[in-house]
Amino acid sequence: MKAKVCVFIVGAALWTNVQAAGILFDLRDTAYTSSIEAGSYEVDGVILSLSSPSGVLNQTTSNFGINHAGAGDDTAQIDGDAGAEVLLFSFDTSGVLEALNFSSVGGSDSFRVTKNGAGGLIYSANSVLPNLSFTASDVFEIEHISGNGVSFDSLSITAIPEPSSTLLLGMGGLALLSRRKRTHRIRMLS
Ligand SMILES: [Ca+2]
Ligand SMILES: [Ca+2]
Repeated sequence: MKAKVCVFIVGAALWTNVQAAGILFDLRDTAYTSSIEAGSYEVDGVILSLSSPSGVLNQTTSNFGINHAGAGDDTAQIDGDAGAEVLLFSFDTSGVLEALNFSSVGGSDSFRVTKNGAGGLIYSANSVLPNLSFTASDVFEIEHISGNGVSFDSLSITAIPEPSSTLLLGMGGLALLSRRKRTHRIRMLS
């Protein structure tokens, strides 16, 4: 019984620890992580996938945006210079989308944040706190609405693993302990 309580406490501690871990994805080229432009960025074991139907992903040392094929586009911004640009992103885990951080957000700049293309909210701020939960099959979208464009500098999430994997770990631990106890009892008897 003591062992079962112990496994439960360890499991709960692991669960809390994983839940509390915030992960920051800096999309600018500060660390020269060039894979971001190819659409994949792994931080702390979580893979962020990025793409755009409007053009090519483009990062500089201080900005992240979309390079639209149209003439006159600001390549380091999500803007509407050559048609309203859209950025899509998703994760290979479940979690909560905590914060989106932008720069070059002027008074006329606004953009919409949606999950799976439905509804969404329009923002005009450097720091946006969507507090949206997601699974690995959800896709977020940032769409230019008005103004001369914004740089999508970074985002942060809290990763929450599927409960099944944590439960399986706990059950595995319990099975191991009960087998040990059984072996111990058999040894005591023989
Ligand atoms: Ca652009
Ligand atoms: Ca702007």
